[in-house]
Amino acid sequence: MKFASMCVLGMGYIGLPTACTFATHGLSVTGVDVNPRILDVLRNGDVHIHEPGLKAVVVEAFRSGHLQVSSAPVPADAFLIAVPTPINADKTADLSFVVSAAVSIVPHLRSGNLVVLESTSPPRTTVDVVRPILERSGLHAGEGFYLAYSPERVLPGQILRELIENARVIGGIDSASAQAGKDLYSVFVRGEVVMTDATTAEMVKLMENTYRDVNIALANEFARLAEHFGVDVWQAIAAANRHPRVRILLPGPGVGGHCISVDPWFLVEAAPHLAGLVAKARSVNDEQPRYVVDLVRRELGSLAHRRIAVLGLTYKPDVDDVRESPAIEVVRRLAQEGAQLTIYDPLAPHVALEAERVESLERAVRRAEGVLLLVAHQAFRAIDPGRLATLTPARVAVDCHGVWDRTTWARAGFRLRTLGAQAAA
Ligand code: SAJ
Repeated sequence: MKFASMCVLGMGYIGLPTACTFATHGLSVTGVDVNPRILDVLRNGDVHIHEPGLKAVVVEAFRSGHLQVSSAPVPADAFLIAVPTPINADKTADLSFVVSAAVSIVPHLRSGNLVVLESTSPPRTTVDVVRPILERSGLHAGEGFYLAYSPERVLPGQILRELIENARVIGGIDSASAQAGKDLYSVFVRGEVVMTDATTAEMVKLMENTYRDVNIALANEFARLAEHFGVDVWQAIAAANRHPRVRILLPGPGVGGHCISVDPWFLVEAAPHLAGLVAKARSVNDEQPRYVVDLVRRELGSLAHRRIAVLGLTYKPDVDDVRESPAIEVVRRLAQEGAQLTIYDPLAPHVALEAERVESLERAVRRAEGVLLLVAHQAFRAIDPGRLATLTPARVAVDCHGVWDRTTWARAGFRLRTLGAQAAA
């Protein structure tokens, strides 16, 4: 099946790079978003997302005339739904954006069109939620139009490369829909294309991220056990991973991002009686910010009025994304206990916090009594403790990522406490 035109609904972290990649591979693409600010930014040749190489691809896609943006879909050969699927405060899936996107396609759906849901969704969303909405068009999925599910699995920071190189799972509501999906993505996907049914494809996506969340929870629990036994968990993990079939992930201040910290809840909500381990892993990871605050309190004593320089707000290193960031949860808890925080993160966007945000490391540490590393940005990994000691009265530091060398920091006069390692002698 050949595709000449498509609509991509949702100009976010996934939709925009996907739309541009299809456009630069010759399709006529309409990028749809309900947020007028996003449409204005894109029309002005700029991007609202910090992703290496994305702005150049967006500009090229517009220049080639193969990309336009709109607030509503238009008739096309294919429609991709790449809108957010957040969780509500009660950890239930919010499918409102998926439903709205599907409803907006109905007036434009024509016989022979392909619709692909990309958004990470609870199992059976494609067949039980999206299909009935699209069939309001009078066309039946399978005979009248093709319907598939195909999750993205790109790593923020590597999106443009991984979109093309990663293996792609395509699940059709029938085999013809899966084949149509394969024909579409084969326009640029160089990785293996794995064809299956829609619900299996939804489950594969959730399994990938849940697998990671459970293993991060295991690493965080190993960190707590290591502290209890006086072991350095970072050394122990490095040694254990020498085993040819062991790959233990790394502890940290918690799990953030709009994927790993969210997707497992879709399984817990859909079948709580069958997802006990999944739910427990989520609670272990969500407990980590409290664990970090306890660690800081053990090092600094009562936190009330303590002046702490906090390094990092994003959900992981060297990205500008703060969604579900555990660092923000740590900051909120420290502020609640009355700590006086100065926060420095050169990549994080504005975040409303009860704490002072400063624009330099020097400003952050100038009057600090303690230094807390919450995000292992490359710039923070490279901090020279000898120079830092000349910038701050602080001589206590807490490292939540095991990236600062304890000997070097001790030589510079710091008592460095690393999450998951025994307290400095
Ligand atoms: N984290 C740890 N320890 C680790 C690894 C990560 O604490 O050893 C934390 C990070 O600091 C971060 C969170 O987990 O707060 C998630 O980071 P991540 O790099 O694991 O995940 P994402 O959300 O950036 O990307 C993941 C990837 N999924 C997998 O690796 C299975 C990516 O391939 C997916 O496309 C993406 O989720 C997504 O969009 O689903």
